[in-house]
Amino acid sequence: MDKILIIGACGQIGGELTLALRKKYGNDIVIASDIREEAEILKGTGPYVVLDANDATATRALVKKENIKTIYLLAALLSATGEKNPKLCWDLNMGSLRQVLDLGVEEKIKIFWPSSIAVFGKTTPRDNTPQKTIIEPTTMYGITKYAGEMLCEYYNKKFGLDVRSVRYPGLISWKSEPGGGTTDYAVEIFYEAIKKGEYNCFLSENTYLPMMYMDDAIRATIDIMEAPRENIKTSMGYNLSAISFSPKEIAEEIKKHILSLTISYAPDHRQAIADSWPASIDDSTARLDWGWKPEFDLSKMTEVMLVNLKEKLK
Ligand code: AKB
Repeated sequence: MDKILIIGACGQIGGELTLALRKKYGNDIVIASDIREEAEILKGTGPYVVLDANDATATRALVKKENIKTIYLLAALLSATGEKNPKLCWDLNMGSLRQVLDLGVEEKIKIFWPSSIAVFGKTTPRDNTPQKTIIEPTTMYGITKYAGEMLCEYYNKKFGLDVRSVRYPGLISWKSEPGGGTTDYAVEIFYEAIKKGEYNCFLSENTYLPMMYMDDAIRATIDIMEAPRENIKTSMGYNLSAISFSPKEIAEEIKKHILSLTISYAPDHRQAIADSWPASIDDSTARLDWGWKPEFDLSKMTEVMLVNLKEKLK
């Protein structure tokens, strides 16, 4: 079988995606890479290479040496970190995509590249945001994601490159922690609820955002890559939806298991980012084109998160 390369394998999605792909296709088929030292979750599970996502020469050499035919490019700076360092956000998010797309054309590689609900902005309809709508992002992260989607579409139309993408909502997992995002509170609250029984949220209580349990996100990623090519009608990101909740609502759900949980609110700079994003997403196009359907709702996700995190934090 042709080999698969994961770039950014030590991040929130990368680690779990690498493990899922190794389980499906075999450990040696999936080469994990990141600029960092190998993450704990990956150790002993398969090949690992230190690779800078912006280093076109090193990536090309690796692709040729290993005969890689599929790349999942997950390296990125997220929304909150991106606002602190917009230049690095642009350079990493766009530089890595551009070099991988060029390599994809040269070596006939199938590519997955993640977009985000961050493509949407204040002028976008906030509820049930459609696949095609006004897209005017106001964060550098959102700008890179929208520019990246258009670049993917351009490479597909111009060069016939098979590049596929989804617009991830906030992702929630007990195995891997997020870093630098605006939706990170939805993971933090579980850790703090178990460790301290209290959580001070950086978003206000009624801030609704689209969210998803990681297992659904991994399944969506593998499903879109395995879908017959004719079913993929766009190389722009497909809207994906699973759950939509506010900090108050998730706290109420956790309280069903941890009765003593208290939550306070101290909105910071991330509130403005959250306010520019949709509250819920219409993902009917993904459902129609390649059969996407989420499995986790708020109560199922909360239960799985608490059971597993309690064990992990023992
Ligand atoms: C973030 O909060 O920046 C990310 C995202 C929604 O893409 N989780």
